[in-house]
Amino acid sequence: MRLDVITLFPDFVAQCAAIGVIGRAQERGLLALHAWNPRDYATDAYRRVDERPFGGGPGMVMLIEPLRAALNAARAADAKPARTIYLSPQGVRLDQAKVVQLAQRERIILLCGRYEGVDERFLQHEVDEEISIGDYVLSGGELAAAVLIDAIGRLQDGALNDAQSAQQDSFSDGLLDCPHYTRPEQHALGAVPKVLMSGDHAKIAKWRRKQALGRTWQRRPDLLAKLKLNREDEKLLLEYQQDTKC
Ligand code: 9WO
Repeated sequence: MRLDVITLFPDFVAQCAAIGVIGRAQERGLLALHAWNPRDYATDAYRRVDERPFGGGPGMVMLIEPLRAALNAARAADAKPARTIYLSPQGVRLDQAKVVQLAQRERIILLCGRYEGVDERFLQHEVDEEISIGDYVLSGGELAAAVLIDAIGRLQDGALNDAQSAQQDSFSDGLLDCPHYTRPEQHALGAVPKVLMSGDHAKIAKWRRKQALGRTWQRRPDLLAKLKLNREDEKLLLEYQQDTKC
């Protein structure tokens, strides 16, 4: 997959994607990341990329032309058609289902705003989709783009090892993760649940499923409400609810 990022801070975005699973995905050729700086496409002597807003008020708005030139350069760098996404609090909220959908595309261009935002005419004519990673305001779109790159990058075939891929399956069913434990078995902070030391893999799988269901019920009832549980899951959740009552 090819990702192009339009940003005034290309080094920051590249650094965010240089480490861990995403860094390795790039080394393996599963993910190609390219950054384009609108400032490099500013035509005036001061390399201006922003101007004061019409109508007055505080702050600055990103100019259409440097953005358009950077976007055109990004588009022209590869023959494959690209979807252009603007990261902003006004966008549709990102979730894992959307991440899975985007990860299947061959090419995406991410547009990062700064200041008070981008001239609305540019958004209307050049942007296909506006995405928000959550209901809060950042100082620019770069961190949101890094979130999207990370979430999409790790889903590319071969990016995760087998263990991580299996783990992925257990999250993409819409439930929160189960708790994890490692050595020591006995610690001042508590003991490891006995079932995990039993060696009974079927029993362990059932316990983990029950924990995932129970924690989703307790912490994210909104996620649970979206699911249709089968009889076995219903039974496990009921057990968890009865366990937590006493
Ligand atoms: C600035 C501002 C100042 C006063 C009152 C409201 C305000 N909103 C903004 C604003 O939205 N600034 C943006 C900064 C302009 C576009 C890029 N910026 C941004 C993107 N901040 N937060 C995001 C973002 C992107 C995706 N998901 C969550 C937040």
